[in-house]
Amino acid sequence: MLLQNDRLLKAIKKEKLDRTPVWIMRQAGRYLPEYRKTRSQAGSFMHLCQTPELACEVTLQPIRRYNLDAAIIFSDILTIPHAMGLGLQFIEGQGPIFTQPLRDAAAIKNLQLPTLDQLSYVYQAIHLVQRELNGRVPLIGFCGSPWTLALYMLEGKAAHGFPKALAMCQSQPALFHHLLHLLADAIVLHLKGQIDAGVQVVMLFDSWAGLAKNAQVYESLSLFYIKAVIEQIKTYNELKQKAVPIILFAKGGGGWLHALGASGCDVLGLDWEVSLSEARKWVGEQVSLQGNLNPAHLLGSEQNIRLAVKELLADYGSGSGHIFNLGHGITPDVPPENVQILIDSVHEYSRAHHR
Ligand code: 1CP
Repeated sequence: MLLQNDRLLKAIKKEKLDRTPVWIMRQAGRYLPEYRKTRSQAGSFMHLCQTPELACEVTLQPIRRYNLDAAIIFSDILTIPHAMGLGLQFIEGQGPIFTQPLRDAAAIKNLQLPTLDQLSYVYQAIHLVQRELNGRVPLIGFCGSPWTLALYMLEGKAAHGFPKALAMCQSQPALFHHLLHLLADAIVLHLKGQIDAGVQVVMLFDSWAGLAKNAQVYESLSLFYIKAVIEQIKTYNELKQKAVPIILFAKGGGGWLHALGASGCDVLGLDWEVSLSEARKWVGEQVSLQGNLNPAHLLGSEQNIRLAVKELLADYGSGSGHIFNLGHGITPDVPPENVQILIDSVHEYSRAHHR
C-alpha cells in the first residue's frame, strides 16, 4: 500500500524530512470523549478489544481528530496472556486483573503457546483499519516484552513493584526463564500475525524495564529475550521480503541505553527521565529515538506546552531520526485541546531542525 504520509518510516531510516513526525502513546484512550462513548457502548474493555469493528473505530478516532503521523492498533499487551488462558478482566478504577494468574510451578509448566486463531480478532481489526486508513498514515502493531508480560502474569494484576512476581523470579529462576522463553515465542507468533495482517511498524513495550535491579539482571531477564524476538522478526522480514521496522520502548531503562541501542531495534523509545541529546550521543548512530515528553506537561497552559515542545525538539537537535512522542501513555485527565496544541507546536517548531 502506498503511504501518503511516510514521515514515520523516513524518520526511522533517518532520511531527510520536512518536519518531525508525531504520534502519542495511548492516543486512543479515555481522554477522548468519543473513546469513552464507544467504550461504554461496548460494555467492557475486553469486548472493545475483541470486536474488530469497535477496535477499528477507536483506532481511527484520534486520526480523525488530529493530524498525527501514525495510527496504533487498538489492543492491549495483555491479550497474549488472555489467549494463554489467564482470563483477563478490567475492573473500573483497578486496571487489569487475571482470574487465573500463574500461582505455582504446575501452572507455568502447563502453559501453552496461543494459537493465531485465538488472537485473530486483532488481525481482523488491522485489516479493517488498513482499509479505512487507505494509506493515510502507517499503522503500528505491538506486543509487550516477555519480561513485562511475565510480571503481570505472575502478579495477577497491576501492582506497585510487582512483589509476588519478583519473589518468584528470585526463588525459581529456571522456571522464570522457562516462562520468558515461552512468552518470547508467543510474542513472535503474534507480531508475525500482525505483520501478515498489514501493520507497517511493530513496537515492543518493555514498560517495566526499570524494575530490573541492575544492567546485568536486565540483560539476562529482559533484553536477552527481546533480542531473540527482534532477531526472529528480522528473519521473518527477509523471508517475506518486507522491511517492517521495530520500535523498542523501555520505560526506566535509562541506565542501560548502550545495551538497548545495540539490541537490534530500529528505534528506541524513551521515557522523560533520559535526555534526548544524551541518548543521541550514546546510541543515536545505531537507532532513531522516540519520545519523550513527560505526559504531565499536557496538563499545563498552552504557553507551557509550547515551551516544553520547543525545548524537547532543541534537546534532540537538528536532523532526522527523531519521532516526537510522550515518554509514557497519555493520561485520562488531559484536555483533548491540549493534544492539538502539542501537535501544532511540533509541526511549527520542528521545521527549523530539518533545514
Ligand atoms: O477502560 C479503559 O479504557 C482502559 C484503559 C486502557 C487502554 C486505552 C487499557 C487498559 N489498555 C488500553 C489500550 C492500550 N494498551 C493500547 C492501545 C493503543 C494506543 O496506544 O492508543 C496500548 C498500546 C496498550 C499497551 C499496554 N497495556 C501497556 C504498555 C504501554 C504502557 O502504558 O506502558 C501496558 C503496561 C498495558 C497494560 C494495561 N492495560 C490497561 C491498563 C490500564 C494497563 C496498565 C496497568 C498498569 O498500570 O500496570
